[in-house]
Order: sequence, then C-alpha cells, then structure tokens
Amino acid sequence: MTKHPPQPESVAGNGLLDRRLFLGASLAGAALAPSPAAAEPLAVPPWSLAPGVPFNAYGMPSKFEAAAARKWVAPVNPATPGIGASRTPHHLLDGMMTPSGLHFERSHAGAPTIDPDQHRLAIHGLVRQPLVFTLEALSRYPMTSRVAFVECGGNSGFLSQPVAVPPGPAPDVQSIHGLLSCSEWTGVKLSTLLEEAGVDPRAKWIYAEGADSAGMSRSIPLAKALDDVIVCLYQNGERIRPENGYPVRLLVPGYSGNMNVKWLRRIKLVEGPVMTKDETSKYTILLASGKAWQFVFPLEVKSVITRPSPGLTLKGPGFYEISGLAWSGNGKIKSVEVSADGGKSWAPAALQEPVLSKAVTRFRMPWNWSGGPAVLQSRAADDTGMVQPSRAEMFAERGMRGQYHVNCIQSWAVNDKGEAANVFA
Ligand SMILES: Nc1nc2c(c(=O)[nH]1)N[C@H]1C(S)=C(S)[C@@H](COP(=O)(O)O)O[C@H]1N2
Ligand SMILES: [Mo]
Repeated sequence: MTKHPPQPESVAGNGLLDRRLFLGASLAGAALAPSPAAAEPLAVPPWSLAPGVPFNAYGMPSKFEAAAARKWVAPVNPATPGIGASRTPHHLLDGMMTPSGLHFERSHAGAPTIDPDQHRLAIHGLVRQPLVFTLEALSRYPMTSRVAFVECGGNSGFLSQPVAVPPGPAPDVQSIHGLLSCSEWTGVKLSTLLEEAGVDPRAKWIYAEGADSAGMSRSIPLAKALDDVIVCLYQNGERIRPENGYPVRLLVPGYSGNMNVKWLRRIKLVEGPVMTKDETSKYTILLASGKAWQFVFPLEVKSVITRPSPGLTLKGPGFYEISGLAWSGNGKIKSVEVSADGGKSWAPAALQEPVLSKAVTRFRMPWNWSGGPAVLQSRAADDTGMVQPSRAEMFAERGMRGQYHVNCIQSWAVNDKGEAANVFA
C-alpha cells in the first residue's frame, strides 16, 4: 500500500483549507507548483559575476517594483492639482506597515512646503496659559510611539455606487480601498501639552487647524484629545513626509482620517464643536431618510482581501494563500472569516501577529483553487463585538447615498481564467 501524505483539511466550501496549515502542518498534500528540482546545479546569472552597485544616500525600491506606486485621478480643475487623493497599492504589499512613500495622501489644497524653523504650533483658548511651540521646543518633550492606521472617511465609498464594474479602469483594491495606510507614528502626547497649558474646566472640545492654504480644521472632543491623541513628528522612524503633514501632524487613532489634521499650527480649547466645513457639509453620513449623522468618529470594523484581487491573475488551479487586511477604529481585530463561495460558508483565517488596537491586522487563509469560479469575501469582527455587515445590510440601513464610513463586505469574483473582479454579491 502506498502512503499518501495527509491532505490539508477542507474547512469551508470551494477549497478553503484549515488555517492551522500555517502552524506547521504539512503542505505536502497541497498542489504547490515549483518545477521539480533538476539534477544539475543552478546556472550562474550575470549579476553574480561582477561587483554590485555602490552605496546611495537614500534607498529606493528595486526598479523591477515600479508598479508598486500610488495612483490618483486627474483633478477636475487643472488649476488646483493639489486637491484630491492618491491611493496605496495594497495588492502589491504584504505585512501590516505601509512604506512612507506609499502612504495615501488626501489633501484639500496640496502639501505646503513648510520651513520647520519658522513653523509654530499655538495652544490657546480656554487654557490657563496659552503656549507657542517651535519644533525644537516640541522635540524636548517625552515622546511616544504607536502603530496606527489612517483611513479617509470616504475610503471604500465606491461600494455605495450601483454598478460593480463601470466603464473605465476596472475597480481594484487600490482604487476602492487605497485611502487607508498604516504607519508607526512618534511624537508628544497631546495630553502632555494640554496639561502644561492648563485646561479650563469649561473646555469640552478642541479645535485643530492646519497650515495649508485650505486651513483645514476639525473639532475633536476633549476626552479623546486627552486619551490617545499624539502630536506627531516622525512617521516610520523618519520625519513625517511632506504630503503626510511635515513637520507636525495630529494622530487621532481610529477616528475618521479627516480629523488627523496635517501641518498642524493651532489648537484652541473651546466649549463646543466649531462646526467647520469638514464636519457639516462634508464627512457627515447621509441616511436613507435624508437625515445625516454628524460627528461619527471611530471608523467601523472593515476588511478586504488584497490577494487574490483584480490585476493579480491566478496561474492555474492549486494551492494559494488568500491574504488581506482588517482594521477597526474601535479597538483590536478579534477574528476574520473568509468565504470562497460568496458567503454560503465561512471559515476563520489566521491573524498575523502583532494584532494591535486601531492598527491594521494582516490575515491569511490557505486555499486550494479548483480552477472554477469562486467569490472571495472576508468578514472581520472587532473586540467590541462589531461585525462587518454585508453590502445589502449596510444599504438597508443607510440607503445608497452614504458616501462616508462604508465598511461592508468586499466581494471578488474569480473566473475560470483566474481573473478577479469586483462584484456586488
Ligand atoms: N491640514 C490638513 N489636514 C488634513 C487634510 C488636509 O487637506 N489638510 N486632509 C485630511 C483628510 S480628509 C485625511 S483622510 C487625512 C489623510 O492623511 P494622509 O494624507 O497623511 O494620508 O488627513 C487629513 N488632514
Ligand atoms: Mo479624508
């Protein structure tokens, strides 16, 4: 009798395998596809025959990785090219961190070129002692670091459109979900600075304002400001990139991206919200009834499969790792389930450590693709008990007009050629 290696256990429809496969179980039964090793040694390639390139002052990605680039749409008005957003190519990345050069950018009037020596941050309003900081002064306070995502409230808004694949470039991870990135942020806790200014008991909110020509500004509850808000000077170990707020930005962990004021110049302590443009006409959630939710701060639990996804064509049936990102503005990711049959059956994915609060979590799921059609979905839950809704559930509550905080399940249809496309399943 021939001995077969144990087959990886199927856990849900259409080829999903047990996530314990990643914990050391044998892959021998899965149809992975390297060419069988030949008896001859590997050929010596040209790059092994001469010394390589010398040193450079600031490293850049391999020239073969030029596709891993931010993308943006041409501005509606060519006179204002800095109004809009560029998006992160998550389908070409792995892990949990977004390289700084690929962090998405959403700017209302372009990135100002700020001379750090001339920049000032003022804290005033309902305080005992108004303060003005130079960057040098800010740098002398105790610093803290944390990993956190920034996500625009308009991210994934495409899923509220009626047509899954409209004419034009096919919607993909980057165009639908690219207004999300995750970095390590370092700076001074806002509570440290507010303590020094002395908060007047009448103050219940702060008003934060940027130094860009949009003067973009938001109101933030004082309780949040004192909890985990950071006045950031560093992003992924280096000074914040110009487009992400150089030389100083606010990190408001888990809250709508818009509140993370870049190029921060002023914090005023106030009794109530200031009702700025970006918290009245914009960044409010319009309901089916015509009423709108205002001041919806934390970004609700969400996930998306980044691989496979549109543009990443499967090369024949066999074993694949389904991989994606999950995050919640309310806390930690508790679980991610994956379906390969359009939501008929689900199985839990493996969560990549570390799983951090208000940061992005990478999930992985082994899959044996039969070569036939499949609809891939992921459904995340966070540690507050919130679960990602289906698209139908979400629009039953909100109607089809909701453009902000869209967090429903993303579906990718894989056809028998291995191509993936957005579908509204
Ligand atoms: N001063 C200022 N801050 C700003 C913005 C802006 O245009 N000006 N855009 C906001 C929006 S809408 C978002 S989603 C985040 C995006 O941060 P990022 O560009 O670093 O990704 O910054 C916010 N902070
Ligand atoms: Mo945004």
